[in-house]
Amino acid sequence: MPANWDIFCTVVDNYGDIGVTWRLARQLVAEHGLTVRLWVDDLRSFERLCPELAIDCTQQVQQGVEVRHWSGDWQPVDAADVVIAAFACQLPAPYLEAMAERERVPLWLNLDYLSAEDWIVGCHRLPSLKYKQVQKFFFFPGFVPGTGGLLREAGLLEQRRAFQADRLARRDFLRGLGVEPTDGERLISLFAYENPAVAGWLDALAADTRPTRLLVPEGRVLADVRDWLGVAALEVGDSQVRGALAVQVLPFVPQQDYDRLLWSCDFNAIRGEDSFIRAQWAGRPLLWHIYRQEEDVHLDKLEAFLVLYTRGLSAPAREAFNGWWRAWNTAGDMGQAWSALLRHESELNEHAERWCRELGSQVDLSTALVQFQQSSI
Ligand code: TRH
Repeated sequence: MPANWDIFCTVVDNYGDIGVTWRLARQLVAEHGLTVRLWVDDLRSFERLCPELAIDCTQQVQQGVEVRHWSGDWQPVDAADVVIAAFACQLPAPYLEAMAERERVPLWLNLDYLSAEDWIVGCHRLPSLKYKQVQKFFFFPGFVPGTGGLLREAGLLEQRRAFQADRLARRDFLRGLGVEPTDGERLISLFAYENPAVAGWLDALAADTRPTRLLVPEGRVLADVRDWLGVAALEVGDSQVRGALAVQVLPFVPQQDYDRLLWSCDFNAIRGEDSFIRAQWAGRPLLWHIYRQEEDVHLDKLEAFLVLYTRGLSAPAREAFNGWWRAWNTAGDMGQAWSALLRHESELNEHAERWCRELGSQVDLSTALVQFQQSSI
């Protein structure tokens, strides 16, 4: 009998919590043949990633995953063989009891947030707290061996490379979104939080000698773009041109299409956790808007990732790349950072593919979870 797994997700804000757990649940079903229930407390956010979802339905199957609405009105259920609490969410008290009542105790894991910091390796797979005789373990995704790895579907990189090699596939995909790039136009996608550094970057793009088309999926950064354009409203489907820069607002697309959007662009500005990983699989230079934390803890995480990512770059390219990311995350001078970056464009392109290959040679997160479960039997 394949093991059954329960994944619990509370949507704190944004789409990262559900983005990660939905991707993981699908992969456990599709590639590992497991039975998976995904418990989610906010079906409206989930619907943005999975438009087929029936948000008034408490129990439904989507892409082989049993999706359960995790509401305050908890009905008793049997506990699964493996229980994942995503991002330290608190399991319902009756469910904890159901875990403790099982003849064979379940494997209970806390799937943590992604970080490139060194201490992750030392804490990955360590025991955490206990409920009665049920032991919980930390499980840390990460970029290096000794961590749980990253979510990466089987064949993803081959699919991505085939797509990027196929001009017609790219053209048709973009056309479906209403995007018709002109010859020689640079394509950039922009997914970010509110960011005061946006204006400086857009100034630089507008003044550039090479034209750019900036594709902005509906979301939090849109107000900054609208203010820079000086228009009263900016909505899905709108296009505006300023100098060498064309700005186009796209709808929020399903996860698989978002991948294709990233694969289609020359640069991708991404944020949070899941889009950050997907941009790495795109094999193109990326600009990360990291999720802000109190006391600027996030800046340590940013620096930890930069150390890993920029290894192997020449010193000038590394400096330019670091400067670009720091300016984006600390309201710095994006105009200056962008022109410094462009001097190393071809090196950064090659590096993005090399980084992707290196990451892709490691065990992916879903396989690492399954291996951990098998080693615990
Ligand atoms: O939405 P986010 O900002 O999520 C954040 C982070 O996960 C952060 O670490 C966490 O603490 C916070 O939530 C609570 O960014 P993220 O992680 O990139 O998630 C966005 C998801 O949305 C991702 O799965 C990609 C998906 N997406 C689409 O499917 N279509 C789209 O058009 C876009 C723009 C995104």
